[in-house]
Amino acid sequence: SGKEKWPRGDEKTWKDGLRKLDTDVPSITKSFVNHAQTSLGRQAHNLDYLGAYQAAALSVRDNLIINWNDTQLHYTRKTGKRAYYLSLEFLMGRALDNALLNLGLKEKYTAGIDKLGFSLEGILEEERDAGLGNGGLGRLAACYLDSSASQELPVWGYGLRYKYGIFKQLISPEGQQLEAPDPWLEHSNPWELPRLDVTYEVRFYGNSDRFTDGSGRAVWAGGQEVVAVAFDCMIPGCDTRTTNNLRLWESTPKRGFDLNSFNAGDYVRAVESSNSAEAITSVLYPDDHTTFGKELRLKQQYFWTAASLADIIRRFKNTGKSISEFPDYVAIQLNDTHPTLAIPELMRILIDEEDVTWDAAWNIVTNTFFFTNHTVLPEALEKWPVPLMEHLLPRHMQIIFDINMLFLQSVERKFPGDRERLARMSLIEEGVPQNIRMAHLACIGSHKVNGVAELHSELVRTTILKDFVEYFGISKFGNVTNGITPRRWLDQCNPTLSDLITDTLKLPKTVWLKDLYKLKGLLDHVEDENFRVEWATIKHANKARLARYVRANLGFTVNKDAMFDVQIKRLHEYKRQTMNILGVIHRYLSLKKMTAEERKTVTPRNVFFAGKAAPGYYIAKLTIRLIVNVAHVVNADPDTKDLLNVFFLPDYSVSLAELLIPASDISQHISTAGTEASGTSNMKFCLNGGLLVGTVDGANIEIAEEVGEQNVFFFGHLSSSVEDIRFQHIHHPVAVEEKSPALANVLDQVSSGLFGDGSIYNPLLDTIRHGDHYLVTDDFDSYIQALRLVEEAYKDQTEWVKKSIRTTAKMGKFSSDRAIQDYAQEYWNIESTKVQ
Ligand code: B1H
Repeated sequence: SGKEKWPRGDEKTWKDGLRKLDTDVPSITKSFVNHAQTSLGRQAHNLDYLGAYQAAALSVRDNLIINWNDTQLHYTRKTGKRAYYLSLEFLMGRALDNALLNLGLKEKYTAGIDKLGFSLEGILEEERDAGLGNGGLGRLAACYLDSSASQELPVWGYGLRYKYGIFKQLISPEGQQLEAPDPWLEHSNPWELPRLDVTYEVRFYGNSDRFTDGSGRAVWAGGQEVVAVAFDCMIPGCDTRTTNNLRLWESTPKRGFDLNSFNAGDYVRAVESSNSAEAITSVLYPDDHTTFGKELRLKQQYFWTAASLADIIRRFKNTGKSISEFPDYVAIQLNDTHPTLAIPELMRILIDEEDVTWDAAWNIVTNTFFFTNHTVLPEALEKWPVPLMEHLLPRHMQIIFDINMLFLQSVERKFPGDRERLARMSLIEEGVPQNIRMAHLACIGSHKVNGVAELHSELVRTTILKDFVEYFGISKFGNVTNGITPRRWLDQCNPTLSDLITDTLKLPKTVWLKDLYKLKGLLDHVEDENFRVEWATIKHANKARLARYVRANLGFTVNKDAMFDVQIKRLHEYKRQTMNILGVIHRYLSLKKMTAEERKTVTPRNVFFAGKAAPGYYIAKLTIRLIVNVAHVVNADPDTKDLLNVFFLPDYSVSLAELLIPASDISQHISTAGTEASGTSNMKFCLNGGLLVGTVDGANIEIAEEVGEQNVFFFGHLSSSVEDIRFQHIHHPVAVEEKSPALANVLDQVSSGLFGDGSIYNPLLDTIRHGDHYLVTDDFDSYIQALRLVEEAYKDQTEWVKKSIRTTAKMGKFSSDRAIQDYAQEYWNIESTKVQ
């Protein structure tokens, strides 16, 4: 009842029984041994490294749970406004090192574990990445969780507990990408707390019957019901007790499922389409930037938004407040359009279950939701066929039609007689079948909309949502430039640089890690030669660390004294890995033509690639194949192997990024201008003192604004001219030989078999020869020129190291702490609150 005496029984006995935070080495070793003994049923004589990892993780988890419990109790008592981040992806990576650093217990654990005969470093390597995301969008969500907790903001994440995360990438000797499942939960997951008591039923299919009383209400019944079960993951903040929650849902069958839930017709249909409940959260869809209209994906989206909203509403109702106050206590961020069904779902709950009128419900909805767009690429804009929606979610389809009708009536009042405008703005795209435009629904159902970097937000305002800006006014359309957490992306992945910065700034580590603008203090040391030597020594050690990894895992020898040139991201035509490898070939051909004397002046370069291609993305897979086969030839050629090496590192992941990023001298962010919404690895490289070669796109632009254009190697056409160039490609095509003889020569060499059977690559080369949608031909010469400038600049190591230091020093803006505070203040209207 909530009015019972608390605690039950004797208070002192309760207090004495509480597990306390570890603060010293003896309590850490004791907890470790206890967990080995009773949680794992192991003993000193049969504990291997995997067991030791589990014991350490369980012991650290105890600390997290203590803080997490107190944080949640604090939020409940305070009953202020909270924010919820709905994301289909959370690309968390490993948790142990991050938890130790954020708790400030890493040194003590190192000592304790050493005493027990293990090395913490070895234990950390046992952990599997939580790979519940495709790339930047999912990793951004993970960085935002870290920053929310570190900034002591009351934010929860909601997502799905996929049984299989992003696939494991294998590369065959011929360079083919093969996909294997990622059974990341195989050895159980110490970082989650199953909440078998927190469950919600979620309905699919069935029928929706409207009342005839004019109330607009309806009854949705029949069909199939599945149960969502909560799994909670603790998100520790840095140097604070605040430990937030990431709640992931697992789908399970409802008991009595086959006996009660179906009428005869539905039963057969459900069985035919193999609608097992477990299937819903079985696998992360591995395609980024394409939508397929798959029923299971729509089921995932509804299952997750319905369970999350039900949970949020239950928590809100527990405060005893009236439903009309909902937006004063709840803000919900939609991470791209994937959770857009939350909009009609909240309408359904308010109207059909809470007896709220349509207008009042719409008012609540449009003050609760916020929408972030992450791409303007047309193939990535989500659309769902009306017949599929009608079948799977009949009530939601009715609500979407009603929202659309009222909205278009209002547009008609504002722009009378403009039929084309109505057609453009409609939630429904005409065609066979009709499609629902999810970005339009997310936009009109949200209080504010934002893009993820200045240029991208401007493109959102002037292209895909132009009509909506004209209708709603500009103030609804903002920008929050993405950020990255400096805890994982500097302190954790580059501990020696972190220590040097701490010593140099003469500040406690947590101070600058939580106020990244403090890095500008490094500028005072640019002219200090000793400091520069230390800076360069650390970069070199990180290159050696990567070289050891490559040697141990792939068997290749890496020259650690060469320049390290890195491009690591999802494989996509718009990201232009193809241009990079064609540039490598160009370089190879130039080296081959040089005399031995000339070669002596060349700076040796290692070019690293890593990234996954969507399993059905044929052209992206061909690019991987070309990279691998170029590597075979170039790395084996005695004329060039000391000057140019190419590596494709398989199975890119958060943990591999943590190894690659600190080792980079230069990294490539070379998307066709206007296509990469932001990019976030660009920020990670710069934070670790790597320089950028890139196009004038996404966050590259803002990075250059911060660090100065003299420290970034820009090239290529600007986004403002891309459309015209594409028009020319179609209407006045010019042969590659005319635009770029250098590129034409490279293409010919590939075709003629320099890297194995040339015909294999024709479909890839043809994307450039014909149409060239991503402007490789137009940008190639300036790209090669930019790489030449990089090489020149690198020869002057003193100047290079100065650039490197200045770059790190100017990265304050790109902390995700800044970004999350932007959301908290300009969007959600929530405040920081300290857990006592
Ligand atoms: C980004 C996606 C994305 N933009 C669809 N869009 C997906 C779209 O599974 N899907 O259907 C998955 C992902 N991801 C990236 O977001 C942008 O390309 C980056 O430029 C940006 O930095 C990142 C974070 O905002």
